[in-house]
Amino acid sequence: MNIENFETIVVETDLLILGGGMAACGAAFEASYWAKKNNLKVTLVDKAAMERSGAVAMGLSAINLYLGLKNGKNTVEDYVNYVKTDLMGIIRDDLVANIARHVDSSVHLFEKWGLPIWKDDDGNYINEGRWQIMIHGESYKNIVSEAAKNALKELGENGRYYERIFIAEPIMDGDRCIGAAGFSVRENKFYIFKAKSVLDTMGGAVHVFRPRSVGEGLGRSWYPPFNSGASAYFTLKAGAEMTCQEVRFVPVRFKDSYGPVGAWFLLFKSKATNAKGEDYMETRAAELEKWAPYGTAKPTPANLRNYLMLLELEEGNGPIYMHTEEAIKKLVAEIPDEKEAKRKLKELESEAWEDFLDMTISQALNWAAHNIEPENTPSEISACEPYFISSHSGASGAWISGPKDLAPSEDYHWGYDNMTTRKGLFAAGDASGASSHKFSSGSFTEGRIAGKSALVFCVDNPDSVNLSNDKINELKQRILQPLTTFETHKNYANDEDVNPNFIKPKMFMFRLQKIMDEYAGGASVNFKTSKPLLEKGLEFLQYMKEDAEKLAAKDLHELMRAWENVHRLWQAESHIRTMLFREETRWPGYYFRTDYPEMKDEWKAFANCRWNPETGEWEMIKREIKELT
Ligand code: SFD
Ligand code: AMP
Repeated sequence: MNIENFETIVVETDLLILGGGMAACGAAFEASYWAKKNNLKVTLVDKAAMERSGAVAMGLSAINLYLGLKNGKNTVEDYVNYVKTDLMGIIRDDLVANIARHVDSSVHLFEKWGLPIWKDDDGNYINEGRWQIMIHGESYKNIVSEAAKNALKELGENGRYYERIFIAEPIMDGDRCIGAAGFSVRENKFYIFKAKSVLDTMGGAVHVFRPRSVGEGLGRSWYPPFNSGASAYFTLKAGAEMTCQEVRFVPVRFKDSYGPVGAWFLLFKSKATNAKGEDYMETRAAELEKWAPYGTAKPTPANLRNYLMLLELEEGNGPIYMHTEEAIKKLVAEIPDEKEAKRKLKELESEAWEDFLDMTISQALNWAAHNIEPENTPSEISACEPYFISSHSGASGAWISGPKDLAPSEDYHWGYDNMTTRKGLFAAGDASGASSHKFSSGSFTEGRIAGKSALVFCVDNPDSVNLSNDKINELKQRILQPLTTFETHKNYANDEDVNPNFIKPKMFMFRLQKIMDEYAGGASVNFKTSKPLLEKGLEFLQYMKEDAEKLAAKDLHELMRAWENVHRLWQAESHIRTMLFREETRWPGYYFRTDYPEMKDEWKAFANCRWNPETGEWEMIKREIKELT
């Protein structure tokens, strides 16, 4: 493809929202309200179609963050303490509390917009666990994105959304972010978005580590393949400080199709055992004491639940089974009336299937293909490969300014809620770090907080931003370079995928995944790593950085793939550097440092990092944890 044929389109806006997921929809909804009052423009850009983009694409079966503050059962403080335990002490209380105190209203909006929430006979939401409520959520994302689009449409000419535009790079003017550059994945169009403030909500990252799925299953993973590290790349390249880049998430899921386990553990009260039928949460309870106070708290942190399971596998005690059949039998046995018990059995069977059909359809197909009847047959569960998702039980993302009334000091609050350490650049959802367990509802809520705050930044900074044509041309040449590289060298070899002058994105991704898996503690080495391994991995990543200059794309789709892998590479590098920096093991079950096998008091701290755009060097920063409770 000849890049001379690419049209350059320059879009000017006040607030630019990058991504169209849960946080972006929250931001669009909230910012539109304030934009109308201030006659400001809001523009949203998604690489996919908002109806089915991001982590909620397939739908969800639960909303994992709802406090029910009105019912008086839970407090914000309870929630902060729960999240703190689950993340082994490493969270920003101010950020978690800010989301928790506002989240219920977002859930009420979802219901108003048409999301069916499970209710009991008295009309109360049905809880899955203490913080989670059950939904019929197959169309969750459609419902939320429709509301976001409607809010933007209300602004008329001032509200715009662009779909199928891939954002590749931030645009900076010194230490201020003034926009983003990208391209259409369908047409020969290069896009420059100029903005007074920019909100990064492009999700987390998958396929940085080698996936367990191979061959025909390749691409199947727990985390959605659409999110490939764009958020972390964007803030890193802008020179913003990042936090918790070492905290990857390794979910336990139904094996091979990645169906959720939450409903089984919490709603159906199911148990998982090794092949001998031993409940490892009981037989290995003594191990948890090593990780006190978090290990001995309830509920047991997610990484430690994983860890006990991994110890079983290491000793050859697999497969690990989720005993759906025992859980269902127990629930039915509680009902004395035979007819009612039969009805309950049918209801539970249907709920079991719906849990998957609402959010992980392939798991239902897997059950059908393997003759699994959940009421009669246990199912294998397994630890996935690692992902970067700060909104679930991970924490990696940008270091952002907290709310004025809660933030304890200046390194936690420097002006606008959710602004990164770069002026005008905001982050929310999976893009902001150290505020785990926000999930779908909390990400939407944090998007609302960040959207409003980023709009205030526009009101306070009303002057237009400047961007020269030279800079636009430089960005265009650089971002479209993989097309030029392919065009220049494609005739050198018969096979378009193998050529000494370039590397195709798929090959590049395989190489990255192999390095991360083997050196940075992937699934194939049982999530273990050490200084020598990490240093070797880092050395290999430097060669990959050199090779990234030779990425080649034959079409727009491959151009997107090329940039996705550049984004992953930066996510990978910040991950390895931060694991090296934190000289302890804090989250066994996510990763284990064999050279530092214990948790240390001196590391009850944030491990932050920053890539310095002026020097091209990485800076590692240790920050104090300041607790509110
Ligand atoms: O239980 C670019 N999550 C669950 N949350 C719940 O509340 N309940 C559940 O049941 C959940 N389950 C679950 C969850 C996540 C996943 C992956 C699975 C199951 C399989 C968590 C939530 O889904 C999650 O917290 C939020 O979705 C996070 O919101 P946000 O906005 O941070 O991310 P997003 O929704 O994935 O959206 C990202 C957007 O960015 C776009 N994008 N756009 C332009 N240019 C680029 N380069 C881009 N790169 C990405 C994407 O297209 C998308 O629009 S349970 O099983 O855990
Ligand atoms: P999951 O399906 O694993 O994503 O879990 C959904 C929700 O349930 C999340 O809030 C998890 O933290 C929580 N959860 C899952 N399994 C357990 C468990 N065994 N104990 C406590 N909480 C759990």
